[in-house]
Formats: sequence, C-alpha cells, structure tokens
Amino acid sequence: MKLLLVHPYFLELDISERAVMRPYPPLGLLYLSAYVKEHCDWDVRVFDGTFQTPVDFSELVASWKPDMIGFYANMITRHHVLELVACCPSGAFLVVGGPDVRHYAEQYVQAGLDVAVIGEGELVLRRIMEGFGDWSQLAETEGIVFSDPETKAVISRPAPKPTTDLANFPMPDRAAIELNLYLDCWQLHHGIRPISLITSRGCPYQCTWCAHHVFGYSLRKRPVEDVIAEMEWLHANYQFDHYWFADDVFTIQPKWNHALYQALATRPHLIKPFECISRADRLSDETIQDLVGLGCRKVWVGAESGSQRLLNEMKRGVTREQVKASVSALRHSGIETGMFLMWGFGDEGVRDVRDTVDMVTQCKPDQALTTVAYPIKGTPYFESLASKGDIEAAPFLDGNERSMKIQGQRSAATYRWASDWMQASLSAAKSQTTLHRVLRRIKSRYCQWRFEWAWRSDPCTESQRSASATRKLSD
Ligand code: B12
Ligand code: SF4
Repeated sequence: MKLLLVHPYFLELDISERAVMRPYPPLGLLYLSAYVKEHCDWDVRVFDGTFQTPVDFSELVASWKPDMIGFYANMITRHHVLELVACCPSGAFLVVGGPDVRHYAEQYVQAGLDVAVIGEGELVLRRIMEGFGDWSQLAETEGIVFSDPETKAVISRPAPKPTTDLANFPMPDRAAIELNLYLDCWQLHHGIRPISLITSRGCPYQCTWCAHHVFGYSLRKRPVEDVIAEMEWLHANYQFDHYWFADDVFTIQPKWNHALYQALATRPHLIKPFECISRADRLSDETIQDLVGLGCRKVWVGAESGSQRLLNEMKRGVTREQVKASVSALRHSGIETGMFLMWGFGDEGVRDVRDTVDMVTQCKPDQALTTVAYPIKGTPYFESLASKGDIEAAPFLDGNERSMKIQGQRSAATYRWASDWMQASLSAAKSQTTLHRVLRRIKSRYCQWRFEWAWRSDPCTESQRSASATRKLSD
C-alpha cells in the first residue's frame, strides 16, 4: 500500500511570501511520515509543494498511484487542498488534517475528502491506515469526520486525547523532503542556513484570537534528550548554522530550558545561534541567562498592543510594563529583540494606537512586525465577533478568515499609516545622529497625521464610527 503525504503550499504562487522568502518545511507532515513509517508496513512519500508546482503533484500522483493521499490544511493552504483534490484519481482515498480542519471538517468532507482528521495526527492516521479498505473498522476511528458511504450523513467521532509522552513520536522525517532547498533559499536571501525544530506541543494560555485547534490548551514538552538526539542527527546530516525553534512559547518551562542549557554545555558543537518566540512573563533574568548560554540570537516577544485595556480584552495575561522590562532585559543581555504587534483588535481607537507606538518607541526593539487582527474560526475572538454580528459567516470556498470584513476595522491602508508612524518613531528613537533623529521625527509626525486623517475618513461602518471613533478621537 502507498501513502502520499502532501504539503499543498506553493511558494511560486505566494506573492507575499516571495517578498520575504522565509519558507518553513512542513514539520507536521514530517512527524506523521516518521511515525507511520515506524508503525505501518506501507510505502510512504511526502510531496512538498514549496519548491514545486501543482503540475508536479498531478504528475507524481499519475505515475506513483498512491492508495491514500493525506493533505495538510491551514487557512492559507485550504484552497490548494481543494484544487489538488480535483486532480486526484477517483480510486485514491483522500484524507485531510491540520489546524484548519477542526472547524471545517464537514465542509472538507462535502468538498470530496473521504476523511477529515481532527487534532494531533499520528495515532489517528495510523488507525486509518490499519483500517484501510474496511469501512466498518474505519468508521469507529476516534478523531475522524466522514460521510457515511450508504446514508451520506456526515459522521463525527470525537478526537482522542493527545499522547501524553512526546517521546512516543520519532523525530520528523526530514529525509523525506529536499531540506537543502530551504537552506539554500535562506542562504541566498538572508545569508543564514536555519533548520526549524519544535520542542513542545500545546499552549495553556488563552489569548482570544489564537487557535488551539490541534494540540489544545495543555502543554507537553519533549524530553531534553530527544531534542539533543535530533540536534545531533541534524548536525551529522545537514550544513546549517542556525536553529529556528518554532514552539509557540519557547521559554514556557524555564526548568526545561535550563536542562537543555546544561545538556548542551558538554556538547558545544551543537550550540548555534537561534531565534524563538516567547512571552514577556516567561522571560525572567535566569531564563534570559540560559538563552544566552544556549546561543540565542533573537527573541520575538508577542507584545500585541501598547494599550493595557486591549491586552486585557485579548486575555493576553501580560502588562505593557512586563513587555517593556523583558525587551530591555533581553537587549542588555546582548540578545536581539523582535516585537509582534496587532492592529484593529476589539474597539481599538486612535489613543490605543498611540499607546502602541509609544510602547514600541520606548522598547527600541531591533524589529517590530505588525499584522491586522483576523478572527480564526473557533477562537473566542471569532465567536465574540460572530455573536455581536460584527462578521459575516466565515468563508470556506471563497477566501479565508484573513479576507473577512470586521465591523469597525479600518482599511489596510489606514493601518499601513499606523505602521509607518510606528516605524518612523522607532527609527527616530534609535538614531545615532541629530540630523537623522530630526528627519525621522518629521516623518513620524507626518505619518501620524496621515494615519489620523485616514482614520477619520476611512469608510468603516457608521454605527462603529459614532459609537467608538468619536469617543477615541476626542481622547
Ligand atoms: C511555525 C509556524 C508558522 C511558520 C510556518 C508555517 C507552516 N507552513 O507550517 C510561519 C511563520 C511561516 C507561519 C505562518 C503562518 N501561520 Co503559523 N504557525 C506555526 C506554528 C507555531 C508551528 C507549526 C508547526 O510546525 N507545528 C508542529 C506540527 C507538529 O503540528 P501541525 O503542523 O499542526 O501538524 C499536526 C496536526 O495538525 C496533524 N496534521 C497536519 N497535517 C496533517 C495531514 C494529515 C493527512 C493528517 C491525518 C494529520 C495532519 O498532525 C500533525 C502531527 O500531530 C503553529 C502553531 C502550532 N503550535 O502548531 C502556527 C499556526 C499553524 N499558524 C497559523 C497561522 C494563522 C499562520 C498564518 C496564516 C499567519 C499569517 N498571518 O499569515 C501563516 C500561514 C503561512 C502558510 N503559508 O502556511 C495558525 C493556523 C490556524 C489555522 N486554522 O489555519 C497556527 C495554528 C497558529 C495559531 N495558534 O493560531 N506559521
Ligand atoms: S498567542 Fe502564544 S501565548 Fe497566546 S495562546 Fe497563542 S500560543 Fe499561547
């Protein structure tokens, strides 16, 4: 029997990613590949679309003739899944999994997928493979949604509890894809060769916009020795010079980071610069010292907003003072800092935007990245907007949550002025010369003025404008 696991993501077709060129290998599928190779006597291959085209997929399917095809779906790859399904031979059994599936399982099944898998994939995929060809056995598999072959009714089986011990899962099967294409791409565009790895699953925090659709709210860390073994294997098999720890919150368990630090002290050849993401409240002085010892180059802090009122509304669980303190502590330890910020959340007004610009200016991070808030279906943020009638039904076939119109949000152009204002203000704060500082301040004032003008004239809904903007502008 043959299984083809598919990453339906095509860099060539992604204009915004081509502007930044930071491609990321499909770790989830590589975990699945490693696991089912260990447990099922099937021939398993991975089609990674990143450096290929949909035509390459069609040719592979036509020549290799897989019995089962398993697609990875997130909100961005969703429409490719549906396009590729149309190219699959009618005999192939089609499965879909990934973060997009939990709240759209029925739609995937109606769109032609035989089975949609909810949550962590390893055990469920194994069960599907073991029950392959026998619907009565398959139909009992936990964690799947499917259409009953006779009645056509969509049936949903609750997802099993995630595995408690991540040591049960072998490390990702990177040999199944051309990882060197990623390394070469990074080398060409950024001058470094980073390899991504992940040391945990799940996040217990409750930030209202964040999707917990795969791993839920409980945290599981991999054993330190497993991570070391993975690093050793990477060291022996690839020419790379950075790690990219893709954990939701890399320093969530400070003891774990300290144990990694101690384990690496006797293996200096494994210490390489790396980037990771964390939260302001998980960056104590001790943790930062461990990060320094581990070779950390840059920490991205999810700061989101300089408005404490909005941070509370997001259930972020941090204060803006903690954000400022953590960015400052990282900088003083010699670690580069990046901040993630979000515009357009809740009833954000001009004053909240100003608070964010002020906070970033005071923090002086090396980089500050902004996004406009978007509601992922199934998150508390989505549910709250939906219950107030502030969004229309989430699109499935046409667009995704990023293209949804949210009542009260301004246009992308308005938020671009806010970002320009923030960047100019940050640049002025970091200026080395008076002339540069003065020029940047002028730019900052100009962008602020353009932002406030755009805010007033932006065609956001009238009800929102009267209820919120008038109040905020008079602040
Ligand atoms: C690293 C990361 C990125 C990287 C790489 C993205 C990528 N292509 O994987 C970057 C920074 C590029 C990125 C970008 C984005 N990301 Co991102 N990202 C992550 C992060 C932190 C880790 C991904 C990972 O490696 N997970 C580990 C593996 C093991 O998990 P997994 O991939 O989910 O796979 C498991 C299951 O899903 C399942 N499974 C997966 N595929 C299949 C297939 C089959 C057949 C089966 C049976 C099972 C199955 O089994 C796997 C093993 O258990 C996750 C959060 C998280 N912790 O997962 C967010 C996350 C996936 N990202 C998210 C989002 C929203 C985005 C963006 C849309 C953000 C944006 N503003 O544009 C973009 C989309 C980019 C793109 N082209 O896909 C959301 C997805 C929500 C959704 N419903 O789609 C997540 C869940 C974050 C969140 N909590 O909200 N992201
Ligand atoms: S945004 Fe980060 S800290 Fe908050 S719930 Fe999501 S992963 Fe956890």
